[in-house]
Amino acid sequence: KKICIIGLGYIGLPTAAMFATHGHNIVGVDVKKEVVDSLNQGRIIIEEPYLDIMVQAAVTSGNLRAQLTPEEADVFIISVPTPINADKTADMRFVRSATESIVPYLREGCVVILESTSPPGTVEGLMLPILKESGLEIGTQLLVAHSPERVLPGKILVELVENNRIVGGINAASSEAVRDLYRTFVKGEIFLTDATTAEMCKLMENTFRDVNIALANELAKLCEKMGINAWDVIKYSNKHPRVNLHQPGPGVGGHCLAVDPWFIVEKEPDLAKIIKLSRTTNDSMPHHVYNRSKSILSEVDGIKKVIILGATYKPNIDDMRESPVMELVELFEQDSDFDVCIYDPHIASHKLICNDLEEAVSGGHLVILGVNHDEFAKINFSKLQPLMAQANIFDTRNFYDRAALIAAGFNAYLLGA
Ligand code: SAJ
Repeated sequence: KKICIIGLGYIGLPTAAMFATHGHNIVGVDVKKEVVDSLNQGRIIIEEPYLDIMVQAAVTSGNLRAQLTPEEADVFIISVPTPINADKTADMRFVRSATESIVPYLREGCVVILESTSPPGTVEGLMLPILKESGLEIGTQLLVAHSPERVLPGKILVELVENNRIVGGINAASSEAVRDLYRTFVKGEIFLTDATTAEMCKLMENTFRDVNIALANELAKLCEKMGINAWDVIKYSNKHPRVNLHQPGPGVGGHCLAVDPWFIVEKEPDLAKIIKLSRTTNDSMPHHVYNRSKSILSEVDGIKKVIILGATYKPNIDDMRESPVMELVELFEQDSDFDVCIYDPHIASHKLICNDLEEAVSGGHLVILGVNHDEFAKINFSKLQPLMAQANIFDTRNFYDRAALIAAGFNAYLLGA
């Protein structure tokens, strides 16, 4: 089949490469010229394991090319961003303009698939009225479905193939056609439903995780107040066969968990109470860590130097989008009592980055573990201790063995204890 994929980001690009290496003819479309140019040279500008090799193979085979505008195809896949507005509603401009851009190229028998995460009702309410302008009869001459991506950044290529997939068509014929298409590379099960149900499934998956993390963060605050250890509570409670408490932390980041629940809240603000409160709870965590750090250092006179270990939104990646640790950094930056620097081997450049750990901690008063990158397990704290003005460490991930930190001469503090 000839497939036109609109939006060559974290989802569109791997999907394009996957279809291309499975024998389909792919035209990738992106509004950014640098994305188009680099792809045509077989290069990519995002970091994702093995994606570069796959894209290069696809481009070399002649099955994948990119351009700035769509053209005629059998299938159109829309995988453009759905960012969040300042008022916590979804910004649907890109889905709207992508849908409009394909209308001139639609002909009888075409299939249109929305992959972007969208508020419930987007296919029916936003896309169908635009697609009708093609003059085709929707559901017979033009098939339409939502098939949300559910892959984990860092494991995209594996999860694209292995994860189960949901296809929500506007009718059975649409669902079946889209299922048959994804079967080319999906090894997981493919479940068929309607478009709005599929939209809600995607949002609820991430909301489920966000709400459970909020519960863990609330537990962390409760345990700090009660003088017990939340990580022990989690460890022992999770021995129960039906309990799976999540991990507390300095907040929830990324472009999915911190965003998607709002797409449900925007539809029914009076009903989505737990969802909204969970978002607020998770958003409060950078402040919580900041306040606790201030109380740890309340006895120190003058400017206090804080060193943040890890500032990406999760471990072992370079993605800083919506990172709660960056919010924490900003709180320190705005406070004239503090000097703050970041040590993070995954971040290439930032004004507060210090590439040498010993230099970073020199004269410091508090090290905060923000993200548990693998590299941080190897840090020799006994060597750092004498360099600091006051050897305090605040672990927000329960990553370090507390006794070892104390043996290295640190005052060790733990989020949730
Ligand atoms: N986090 C916690 N405690 C936990 C688990 C995670 O604080 O117990 C934090 C992380 O530190 C991070 C944030 O949550 O800041 C999000 O990380 P994540 O690994 O949970 O998820 P994402 O955002 O990288 O990917 C999610 C995945 N969704 C689910 O697992 C339900 C992925 O499958 C989706 O495809 C992706 O969102 C997406 O694109 O929607």
